[in-house]
Amino acid sequence: MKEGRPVAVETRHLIQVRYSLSTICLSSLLQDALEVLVEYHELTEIEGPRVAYSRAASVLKSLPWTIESMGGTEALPCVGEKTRTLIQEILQYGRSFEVEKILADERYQTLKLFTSVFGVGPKTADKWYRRGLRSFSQILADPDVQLNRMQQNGFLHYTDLSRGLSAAEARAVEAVVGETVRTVAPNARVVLTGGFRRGKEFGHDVDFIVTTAEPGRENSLLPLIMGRLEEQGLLLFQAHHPSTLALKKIPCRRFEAMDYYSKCFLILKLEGSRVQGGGQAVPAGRGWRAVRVDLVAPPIERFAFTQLGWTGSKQFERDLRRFARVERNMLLDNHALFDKNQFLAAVTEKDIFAHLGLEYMEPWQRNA
Ligand code: DGT
Ligand code: MG
Repeated sequence: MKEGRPVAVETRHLIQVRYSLSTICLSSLLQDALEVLVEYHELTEIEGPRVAYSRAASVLKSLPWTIESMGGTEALPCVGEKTRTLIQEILQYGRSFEVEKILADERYQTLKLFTSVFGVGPKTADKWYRRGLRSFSQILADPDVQLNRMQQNGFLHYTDLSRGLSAAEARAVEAVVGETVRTVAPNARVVLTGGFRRGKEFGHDVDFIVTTAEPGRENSLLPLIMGRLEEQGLLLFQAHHPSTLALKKIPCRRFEAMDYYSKCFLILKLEGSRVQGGGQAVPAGRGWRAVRVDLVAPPIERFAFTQLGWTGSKQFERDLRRFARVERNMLLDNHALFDKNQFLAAVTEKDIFAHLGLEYMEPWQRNA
């Protein structure tokens, strides 16, 4: 079966080794192939196939049986012609020629490498690729490449950040952030969200929601928290985006727009001594490692929508919004649920599932 680590963090070599191992089960090959196809279309910003392959991957992942022949695949929802061709190819040859071509493609490899740096998205990566740049050393040596502060820190902490975090490290970060919030705002509420709330064993950052019952006070929380982290010598980088929330902007139709809440993207220093029970990846002799942390601070009445939106997974969020729109004629985003001409209130995530006429799903069931 597939290991916990996503293809995104595998090396090309490893993937090829996987492809040549006849003992590896078919569903694992298929999931890996689909992940490469999704990633390729994400990096090259081709939206249609990216969405189609993501949906197919999500459906195939949730099948209670293993695909052993093409029979029945035509009846599967969201599994289109291209995915069926892929399944056929893997059934017949134990490999996908299209995926192998992508893995060997210089543009794909370069975009993947460049976007692995914190602060570098597909557009910047492609701009650098079109300048003829192919490696980090070429980027750093090019006098015409202007790195912003986020990218400078992305390069500075690249080794630590590209390693991702274990669940044990995430718990240590949760303790540090929790203590910090309790010191500067004892009445504030801080909860873990994102992949680690879904029970992932491995993630690229740790996400938190911070809020307070005092109206308007949520906007001052993040500067207070960052100030305290700085005092403790734990803040390596911060990018703070104050709230731009205005009721007329919601609900927001574009998934990529994320939300308008006050948020900050941080790099923190995690001391090895804080990580309990193994899973540490602290470099020897240094005693600490850099970790990525995101904080979002919605007003309390938006907490449930923020929690649902930030828990993810991205694919689950997309599917849920689509379900709201197509099946219920409602609009759901990280701020609100809108039904015809009124906003539906929610105190907890359960209220939102109930408004949508769905059974509540636990965070670990949302790993689509
Ligand atoms: P990772 O990569 O291990 O950190 O995995 P996640 O699931 O924690 O992903 P992350 O940290 O990028 O984002 C946290 C959650 O926020 C994610 O599960 C769904 C939501 N989210 C992420 N990106 C977007 C986006 O572009 N738009 C919207 N609306 N939500 C997003
Ligand atoms: Mg995350």
